[in-house]
Amino acid sequence: MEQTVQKINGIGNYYNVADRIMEENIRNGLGDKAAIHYLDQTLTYHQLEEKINQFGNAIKTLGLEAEHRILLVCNDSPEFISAFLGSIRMGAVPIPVNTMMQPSDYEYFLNNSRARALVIHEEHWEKISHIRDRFLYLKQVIVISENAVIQGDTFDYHMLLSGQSTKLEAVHTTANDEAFWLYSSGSTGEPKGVVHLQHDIECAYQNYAKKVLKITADDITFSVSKLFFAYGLGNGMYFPLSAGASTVLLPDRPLPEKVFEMIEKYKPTIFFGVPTLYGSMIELAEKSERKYDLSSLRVCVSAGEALPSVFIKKWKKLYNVDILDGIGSTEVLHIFLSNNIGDVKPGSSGKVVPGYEAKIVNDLGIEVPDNEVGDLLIKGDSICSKYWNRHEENKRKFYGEWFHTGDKYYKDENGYFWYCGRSDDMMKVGGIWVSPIEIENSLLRHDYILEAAVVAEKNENNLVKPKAFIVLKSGVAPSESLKKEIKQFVKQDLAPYKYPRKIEFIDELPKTATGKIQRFRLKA
Ligand code: 3UK
Repeated sequence: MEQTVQKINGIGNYYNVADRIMEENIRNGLGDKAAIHYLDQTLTYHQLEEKINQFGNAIKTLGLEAEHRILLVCNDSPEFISAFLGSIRMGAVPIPVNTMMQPSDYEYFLNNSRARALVIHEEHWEKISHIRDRFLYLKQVIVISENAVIQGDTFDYHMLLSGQSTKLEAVHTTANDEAFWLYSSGSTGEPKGVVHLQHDIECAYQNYAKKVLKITADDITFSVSKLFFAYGLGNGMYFPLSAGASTVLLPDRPLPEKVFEMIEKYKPTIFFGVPTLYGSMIELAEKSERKYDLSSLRVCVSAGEALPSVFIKKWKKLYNVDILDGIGSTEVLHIFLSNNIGDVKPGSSGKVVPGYEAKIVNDLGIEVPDNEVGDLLIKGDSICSKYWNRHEENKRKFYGEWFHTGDKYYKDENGYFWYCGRSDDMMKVGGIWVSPIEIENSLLRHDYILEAAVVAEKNENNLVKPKAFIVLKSGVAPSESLKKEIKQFVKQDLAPYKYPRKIEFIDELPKTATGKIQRFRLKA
């Protein structure tokens, strides 16, 4: 693929992120290197490039053009990556979405985005094909299946690609063209289409993957966060591919046992997890007779929600490797505050990732001094251009170059950032800001507690007090005396006013599709 640098009236310089990633690897002689490990197959960079081009040509034959949108409901697989990069390379705009949603959610995604085409794994199509007439703008459905069954007027992915040329005539996209969208799974309200441009991927890669993770072509990545999440998309696709490294894809649910097995089998060097999974992996490791071999890992990452510091310490003891907690968002595309290799401050989100700027402001928008809690604003070139069709929210969330994360943070005198919860989860107890996260972390240090969520609840005097919802470890019986003991435990662990005045034991915490605790549902 040739990067044509030419000036045409009304059109900027040619830039296409799919082209840039693949061209660089081929130019660096990595064509025969493994790009993707998937089940028992390996796809080289050459093979992947051919699939990408074939996909681009295939959708052209179906009448798709540059700027048309394509919804992807795909499991982590080579087909996901070929469809994503193939769409971008021909100028179309892929929109990967969560594969675990309900039919009405896909109706929302398809109609809200006005996607013309849908690329979908067979088992997901089976769940929504009966409501196809509700998809108002959808023209073409491309089904990925094992055995090429063409159902009605759908196309079979593999058959469609097989006859296509492996060379693609690309459209003249520029660095500021739309490249892809993601839907942000906010804890409240309808999902928002987050519009990302061609240069955003490169920026997140250069800032975080290169400078923080120090990724090179020698790395092998494995992410339990799926490719349709912004976190997984970087971890499992554009970080490794931009670096000429290899990625390990797991199409199934990442259960702790399976994840251990995958690490032993594929020997990744970078592992990307989420706090809940680290928790259940640690629990399994502590219970099990078997000692898992994780010696291939040089660094582990956690994001999505704050990582309790006890997990960092236990993981280090078990496997002698650090977990770098970092905060990212769908809007910023990837991680913008992070701990660093050799510089981990357990319980903090670390420091600003090079290439981004952060400031913490009060209600008037004025920067607060160190150690004072405020709203976190971020500036950087990977931030999305806008939410699709959300005029009012765009005005509220994007302040010129600054993006309002909606998170409460304080920065200490050494430049470490400490997460204090979502803006709306913070509570004032006795006039003092209290972070539910801090109380939850304390509860998690208790031997009998598996998961905990803390919300603000008004007492009989209309004063806000913390209330804890607690999931006990298996085999532990709930009782009034245990409640007392837990309250006492927190009182001794934190400033005494922070202890939960009420405790409720429950079987499971309500969570979003991305695993975030839905505190607003517990409040209701
Ligand atoms: C919260 C965290 C504390 C925070 C994401 C890495 O999670 C990602 O994106 P989302 O759009 O959610 C963003 C919000 O999640 N959060 C994320 N990470 C942390 N809170 N500590 C953390 N380490 O409220 C943030 O505003 O789903 C994560 C990379 C890309 C991502 N999109």
